[in-house]
Amino acid sequence: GQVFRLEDYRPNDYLIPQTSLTFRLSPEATRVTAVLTIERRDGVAASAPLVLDGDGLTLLRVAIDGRDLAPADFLATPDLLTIVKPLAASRFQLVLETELAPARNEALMGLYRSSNVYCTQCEAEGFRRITYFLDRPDILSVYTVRIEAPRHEAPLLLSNGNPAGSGDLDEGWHYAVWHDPFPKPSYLFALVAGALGKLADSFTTMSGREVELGIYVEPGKEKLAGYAMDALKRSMRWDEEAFGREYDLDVFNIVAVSDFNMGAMENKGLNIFNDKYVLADEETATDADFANIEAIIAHEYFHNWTGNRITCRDWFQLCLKEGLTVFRDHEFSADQRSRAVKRIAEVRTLRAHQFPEDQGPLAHPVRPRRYREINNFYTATVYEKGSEVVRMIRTIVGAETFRAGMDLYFERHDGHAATIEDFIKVFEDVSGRDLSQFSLWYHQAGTPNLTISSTHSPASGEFTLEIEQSVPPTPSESRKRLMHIPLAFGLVGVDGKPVAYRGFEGASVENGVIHIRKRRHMVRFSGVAERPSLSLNRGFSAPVTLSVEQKADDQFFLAGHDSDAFSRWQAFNTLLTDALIAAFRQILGGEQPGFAARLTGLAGKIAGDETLEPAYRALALALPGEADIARDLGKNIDPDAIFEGREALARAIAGANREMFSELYDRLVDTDAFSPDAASAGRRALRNILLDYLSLLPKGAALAAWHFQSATNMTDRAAALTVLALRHSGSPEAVKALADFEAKYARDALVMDKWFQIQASVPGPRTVEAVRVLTGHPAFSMANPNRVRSLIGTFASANQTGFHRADGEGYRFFAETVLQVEKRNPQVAARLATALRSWRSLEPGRQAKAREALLSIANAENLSADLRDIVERTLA
Ligand code: DPP
Ligand code: ZN
Repeated sequence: GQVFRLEDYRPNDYLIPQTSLTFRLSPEATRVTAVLTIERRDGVAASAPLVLDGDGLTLLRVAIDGRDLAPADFLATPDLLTIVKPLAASRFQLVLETELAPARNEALMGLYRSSNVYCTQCEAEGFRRITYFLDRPDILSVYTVRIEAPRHEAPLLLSNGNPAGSGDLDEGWHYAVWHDPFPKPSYLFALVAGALGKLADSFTTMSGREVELGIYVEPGKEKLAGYAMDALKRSMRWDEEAFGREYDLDVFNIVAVSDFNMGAMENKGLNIFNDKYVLADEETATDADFANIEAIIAHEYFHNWTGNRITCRDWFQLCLKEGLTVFRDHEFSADQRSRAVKRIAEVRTLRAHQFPEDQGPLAHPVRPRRYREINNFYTATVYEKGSEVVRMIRTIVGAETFRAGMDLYFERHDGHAATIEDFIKVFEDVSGRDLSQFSLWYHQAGTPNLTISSTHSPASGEFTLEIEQSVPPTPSESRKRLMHIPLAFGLVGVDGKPVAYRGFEGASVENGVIHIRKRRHMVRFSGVAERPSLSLNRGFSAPVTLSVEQKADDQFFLAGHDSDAFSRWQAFNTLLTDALIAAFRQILGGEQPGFAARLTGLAGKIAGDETLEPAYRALALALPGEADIARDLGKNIDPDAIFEGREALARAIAGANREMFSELYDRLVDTDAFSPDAASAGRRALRNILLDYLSLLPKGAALAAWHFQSATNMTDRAAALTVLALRHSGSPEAVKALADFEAKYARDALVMDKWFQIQASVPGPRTVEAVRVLTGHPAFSMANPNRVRSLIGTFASANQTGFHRADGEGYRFFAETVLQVEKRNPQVAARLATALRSWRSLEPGRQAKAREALLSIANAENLSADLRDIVERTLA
């Protein structure tokens, strides 16, 4: 396949200042008429051909300024339209007519049908499946869209911008016109037509303008959009308060559809959502679902400024809008909920998804320099690490200067397609700092490591830190340059208070942050009488790994006393990780794993510490996942041994704290009416993780079955079902609960996704067969991305012992299924295929079998560019 390179970027010879589209909708033969105002750039020769992108298009007509082109004047293939005729005028009108079959579009890119609703998805390169166009983000155009459809089939006709007319046509058809005054790239185009229910509301902006809000859902489900609407209004207010950003159109619409490749899409004025991230009530959604809805509604809304008003010059700059917008939605959620809890959850996610990506064959810089298929770069690195990089900029320049930099960014680049260089420059300009070394975070892949040791001399009162940075090699980047790493730290005294120091020499230390720029640093603090405990990477100030020689005593002390909540959680999590790694080695050595009473006791202390938020306690009690342990081990992974060690630790913690856990579990019963707020969710989370531990004790299955039956909301019900299915697989209690759940929710596809997910997560060698059988379940469909991700995706990326079955059966099933999905939807298949990205860290037997499975995909005929790209990079 073709490789696209950042250094090859150059502006196109032509611009498209205006785009007018008319859709005559029909499932098998939709007619699209595009009238494009084309402008040749100054200085470009009239002989320069106009080359437009297409993807599988059928061209019916092409005309310039009202005259059909002669066959010799153009060259049309399904994927390209070249106008070769010299274009005398520097500005002209190009008319294109194409015909599409939305009902047969199973790739869910371009115009397609989802449950009889017409909808679109154009990011990154879906617009070229609608009409020929300069389908690249630096071509900004003002759109006018006219939609025609039979009124009874599609009473609702939506597009971007503001409504600009509607009316009746012959034979029961009608039309609507939409005009979006803000020039935008084609990837932000959207159209929706169908019969949908509406939840309406309004919002008054900071300058007093009234905006009509609409959330459109399957008729009858309007009530399920209430939480999303509330989240939308809070997002609109927050962006005004935190960033001074006001909404700019008269209407803001969100449409929920059931077939969607991504989570949601930020089309100007018309966001289209995967219905999973809109529909919720206590009966059908978990607290995690509510939190996701809030975050994704906010994320897409925030794109209106970071992505839409200021867009990307080219797709290499994807992190310019995604990393920044993730940062903004993280800050929003932190303000709406608990900042500390939010930060811990973010870091867990980053480590679970981005670290393995950065440490494996698919590693790439936050701003990649090359790609073959841009759809494969909507990654944890671009999004989550991209957000961490923005956070580090704020840490370095300070919150106030950061806000000034953002103000300057909006002022300087509004209405333009910008680059990462533009973004960094505003912070250099407002802070007067040189961020050139820092900008390596965008350009260099790999997770930096810091090796840190400390010494204390009571005699001289000196506390000395020795720090060494290294960045491991990643594909096509064997030599790395030294990074600027802002490392927040604290010296904690025996009373838990910060230890004062008189001064320091060595690296620069500013406001509790050590700025590491060289390979080695020594920082010597003077006036430190007693040896402090060292709290490192507070608040996770930098996305790095640490190798620290630290006494267990210090970790225990910090886990109980660090004033930085993140680092306090981290200290306990490190103790758990160390114990799990030791257990893994003991199991491989044929020993029974043992755990220190001090560790299991600390788990109990944290659980019962009423000074800590319940949500924090729940997060602390959640043991590092099997994949986390695998990542920390790095090589020669035997998932069965990891599982065994983790189970043993869970049983040890449960056994050591049974009375306390049981008493606390009883006390946490919620008798109030359901509320999805963070505090209530935190209490449920704590009670549900206690259930998980208690279920390991005698009568555990009965307790979980009771929890399941008495649950009054989906959070508790799904938690109990998970415990039954995973901890008591095959027990009568588990079998009954799964059957009850299925009977109750058989007709609710989103709830059935949980049922698929839970069964796909059951550890052990039998799950692959169960999953295979479930692919034939009436609620399952290979054509729906949510179903595929729930069943197949969960099995492949969240079931370590099931997927990595020693005989390779999990991999074989996986390869087969990926190829099946690919026939319909290459994008979803390619995403699924990343589940094997860490195959080289497996023990040799599994490694060989994983490789065979990857090769069987690579050798399949007619592989899509999407899947070929992932599989070839994974094998390289
Ligand atoms: N819709 C996806 C997101 O918001 C891609 N832009 O991240
Ligand atoms: Zn986004």
